[in-house]
Amino acid sequence: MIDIKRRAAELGFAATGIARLDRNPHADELDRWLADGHAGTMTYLHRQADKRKDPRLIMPKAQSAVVTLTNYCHEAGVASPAATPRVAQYAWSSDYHDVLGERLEQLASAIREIVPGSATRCYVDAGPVPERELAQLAGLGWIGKNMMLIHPEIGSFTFIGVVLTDAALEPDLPFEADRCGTCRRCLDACPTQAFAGPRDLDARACISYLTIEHRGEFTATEATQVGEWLFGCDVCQDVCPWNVSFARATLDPGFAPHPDIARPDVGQLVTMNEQEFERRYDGTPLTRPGHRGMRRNAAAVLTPSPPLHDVEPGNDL
Ligand code: B12
Ligand code: SF4
Ligand code: SF4
Repeated sequence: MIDIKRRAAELGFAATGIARLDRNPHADELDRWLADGHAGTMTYLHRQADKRKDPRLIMPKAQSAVVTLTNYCHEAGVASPAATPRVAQYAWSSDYHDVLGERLEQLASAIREIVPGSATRCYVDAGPVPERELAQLAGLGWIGKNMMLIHPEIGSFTFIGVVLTDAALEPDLPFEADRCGTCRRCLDACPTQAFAGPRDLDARACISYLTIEHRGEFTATEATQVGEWLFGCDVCQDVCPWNVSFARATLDPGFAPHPDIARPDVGQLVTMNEQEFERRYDGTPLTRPGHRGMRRNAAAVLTPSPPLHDVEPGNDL
């Protein structure tokens, strides 16, 4: 399957692997995570559970997943950046669903040429695909204690994109090693102590969930939890030694940073009307919480916060 990987590299994907589709070996972990209520109000995760537990159900006769990583890192090796408010790096550029959607379609058409008569379907962060699981099975890295897929030479500031196909492609070996070892920096550094344990994130306490997925106003506690984060959160990745050592800024023109997002004017965001918001942020990830959600986030960032009781002293942020 060298041809598929060569084509993927030409399209700008940083790494590509192939997994044979089978029942998800960590289906029980997903069930437990959902039963514990850790998905919060993301009810679609409950609805999609059967497909995530057995990705062969996603597409008729699906046999293989071609899994890609795309590096979106902008500031490499930064454990405590000075600029506030902060926006997670994955959101600094045009919407990755659009940029990667097009690239994955091109990769899919290469697969159909290489295996005539095959069918394909493309996914990036929208659909019932267990993306991190498939990336690990395709040999692209291990799942860290922070739940991120970590590539040993790129780190975790990557998007995962998947092409499912009914073609029986030769699979790569899964990435079996767990290179976290005894480290637990991500768990200790999380500003809201959102990890119930290694690889067990209670999304309800996660800043990324609160600022992007949560609908409605914040409670006083939630507004405090958000802290300096206007959109998303990178702390559990910033502190990871694999990112500190190996993440490098992307040169991909499709992910050039927009200054309005990377260094936003939070005062303006609070007062911005909907029309202006759409003019500035249309086609960017900030449209997910939308005008209302971003105004809420901006107001929370501007509210002076008392220190969180449950942040342990001496963590390194
Ligand atoms: C829902 C969701 C969220 C939720 C919940 C996060 C979570 N930890 O589950 C919220 C909104 C909080 C979120 C936040 C973020 N997200 Co998100 N999110 C998703 C989404 C849509 C589904 C994930 C899911 O199913 N979660 C439920 C858990 C239980 O499933 P899981 O993450 O697949 O975990 C499996 C493994 O951990 C495995 N497992 C358990 N134990 C073990 C042990 C071993 C040894 C192994 C091998 C496996 C294993 O079992 C689990 C179930 O199969 C995916 C896209 C997708 N379709 O998969 C993106 C995705 C995971 N998110 C992504 C990103 C970039 C982020 C953020 C970094 C964004 C940000 N900067 O703010 C944060 C990171 C927070 C974090 N530390 O996880 C990327 C991750 C890329 C990568 N390199 O890993 C994805 C893949 C989107 C994409 N296509 O690029 N996200
Ligand atoms: S993204 Fe931020 S809030 Fe969420 S688990 Fe990681 S460090 Fe904690
Ligand atoms: S910070 Fe440490 S424990 Fe967390 S994901 Fe990185 S290596 Fe693993």
